[in-house]
Amino acid sequence: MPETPNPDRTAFYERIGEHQMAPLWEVIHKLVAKTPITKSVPFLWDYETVRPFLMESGTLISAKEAERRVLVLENPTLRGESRTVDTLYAGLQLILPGEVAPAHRHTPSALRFIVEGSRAYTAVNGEKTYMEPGDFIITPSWAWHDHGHEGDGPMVWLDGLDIPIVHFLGSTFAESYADDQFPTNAPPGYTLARYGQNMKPVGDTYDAPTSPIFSYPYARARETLRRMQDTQDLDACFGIKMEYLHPLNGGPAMPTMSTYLQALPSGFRSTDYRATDHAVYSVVEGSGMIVFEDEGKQSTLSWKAKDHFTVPGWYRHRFEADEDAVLFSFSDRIVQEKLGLWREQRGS
Ligand code: GTQ
Repeated sequence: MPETPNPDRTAFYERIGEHQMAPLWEVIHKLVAKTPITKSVPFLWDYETVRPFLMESGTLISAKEAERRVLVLENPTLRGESRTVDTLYAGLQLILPGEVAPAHRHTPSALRFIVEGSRAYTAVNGEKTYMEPGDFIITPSWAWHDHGHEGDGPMVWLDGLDIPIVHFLGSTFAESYADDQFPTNAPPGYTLARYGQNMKPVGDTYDAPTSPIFSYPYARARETLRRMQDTQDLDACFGIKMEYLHPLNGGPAMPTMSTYLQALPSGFRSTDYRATDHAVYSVVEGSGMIVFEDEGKQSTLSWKAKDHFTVPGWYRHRFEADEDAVLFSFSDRIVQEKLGLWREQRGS
């Protein structure tokens, strides 16, 4: 790239600019960068700070009027874009007893990870799934869904959606259902019984890209981590990190977002790690730190239960757990893998 402005070239750029053209050589190194250009930055939303605002939102607007009463977790570098990391949307949704969030469907896929409360449900295509803290719930692309609350006290969950990816591809569609609720057509637990036992009904040809199990209960996943932890089979970078799977094809539970539950035993210090996927974390149990360190620059986020934080792509980081910790996370890794683009680096 030329160091000093060259008047002939500048004049040329203006002339071709009038014809909607631009010189590649001025931008080639930004465009074909040596390493990823990540816009989002590491950031943590402390639940003690967030919760009062979330509860206040409950006095200002009903779930029905809002359609979805959500405070979007916007990355500081991406304000106004409804993005939590470059490729993913995340928000905290509040529903109060007796409320309904009316039925709609959209091409972006959604996941819910339950933060607090009990006895609210998500109904997917007419089957209710009741939600408890730590449960991982899926709303597949284009599936009718509504939320309701049959319990007491506020219910809060993390929404994770692939909205930025679907927008980028220009494939966003959405529609509202005529009634608040899609008609019930299966009892709660129907699909979990059908597909959630490493079995399937003989002759069943379910082949959609999203897992038919739309509830992965925390009690089961937590027990799995506990048993794995007992074997002390720790990965140096991840502790114990399990991926939620689609039971019929063995792939990830969702086609556009990879989803994980991870245990970091008390005192665990991971080695450095980075990967090209962009991730959002929800802390379920315990406390600790994540240390980002690159080219001598270091920053630390301290997390505890119910906090949320970002790990943007290609940010080198390590984890430290002060007490037994469990982290849920989701990322765009599966999209990058399908396109042959995903890379990781273990160690520094
Ligand atoms: O629950 O359907 O956070 O459609 C953003 C968009 C939640 C939902 C969000 C949505 C939903």
